[in-house]
Amino acid sequence: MTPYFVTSGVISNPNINPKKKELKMKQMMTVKMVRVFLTACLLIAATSFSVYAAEWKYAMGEGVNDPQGIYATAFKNFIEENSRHTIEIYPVGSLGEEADMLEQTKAGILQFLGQSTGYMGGTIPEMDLFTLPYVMPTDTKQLDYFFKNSKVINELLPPIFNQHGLELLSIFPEGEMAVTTFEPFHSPEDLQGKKMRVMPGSPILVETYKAFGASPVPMTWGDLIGALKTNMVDGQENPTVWIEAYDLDNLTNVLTYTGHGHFNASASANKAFFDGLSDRDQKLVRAAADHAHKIILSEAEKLDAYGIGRIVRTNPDYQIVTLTQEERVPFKEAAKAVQASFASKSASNKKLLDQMMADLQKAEEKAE
Ligand code: 6CS
Repeated sequence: MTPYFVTSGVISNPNINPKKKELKMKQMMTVKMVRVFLTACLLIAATSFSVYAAEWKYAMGEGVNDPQGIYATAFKNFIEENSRHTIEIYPVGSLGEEADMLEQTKAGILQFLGQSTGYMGGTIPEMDLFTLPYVMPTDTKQLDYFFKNSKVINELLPPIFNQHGLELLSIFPEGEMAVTTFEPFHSPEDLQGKKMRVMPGSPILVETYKAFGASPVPMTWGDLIGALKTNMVDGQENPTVWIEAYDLDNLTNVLTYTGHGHFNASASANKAFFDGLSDRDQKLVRAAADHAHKIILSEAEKLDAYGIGRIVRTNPDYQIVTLTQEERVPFKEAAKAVQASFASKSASNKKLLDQMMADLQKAEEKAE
């Protein structure tokens, strides 16, 4: 078929110089080729933008109805309502133990990870900051301000996560740590020789319970129920919303508030995956994390009351003890050595602990 410009009158005009004729033809050909190329680019861009739909994997250390599940579901809904991407959530147990998930995310097998901070200190030493005894407040308003404004979380930890192949998205609270045991305790002497289960990824939790007089036993969540049933351990610590949800109050006899800690969780992405996203998708992921962060912080203010309320209602004979300020003194004294030990492990740990104390001071001043 003869190209249309050949019949447009230029080629067939006898008064035009052949050289000029050839140049004109080439110019017209170039314009045509450029138009075709640009149209093709626009079509590709348009279709890739509208039909690019990825399936991302999000694994977490809890179930969909637990705090990490509330965060993950809010994150998933935001992503799916604002893009063609989909998120598959894998609750704890579906892809193995919580301890396995951090490595799977670092390896890029998972795109997103919800992880309890008590499982991270062995891999990212600075994360043991969140398990230190008698550092985190128990006041929900101070916690809310801290988790929204903390320089530790918003400025110091992101580059540390990057060094470990992760992109930090959020850290949030799940409730005050409560200690459940078979027998009451009011002093470190009462805990002498007691085998206390601690989350398996935290050297600081081991140091803490040694300092409290007990014999710490690092153990994954999957092994804890059986260990309590067979008296392999004498007690454990968790927030009340978890204790109630997983029936730990019916596997022990006493719940004790020591005021020594708070359970926290993180959300992160595989860094290579995140860096490889378009600017648009990176902004989408950050916006989804901010959205989920707001939702879980709002929920977190109610979790402790909800947890202990259900325990008291469903298990009225369960013994609840709150250590007095006087009873807490020896535990707080013992905690000072653990805090010093954490800071002495590296300059980075010390910098983070100093900043954490400044952040918490500000939270105490600013919390309404
Ligand atoms: O004690 C644990 O290991 C579990 N506790 C909570 C509150 N979340 C997940 C974690 O694996």
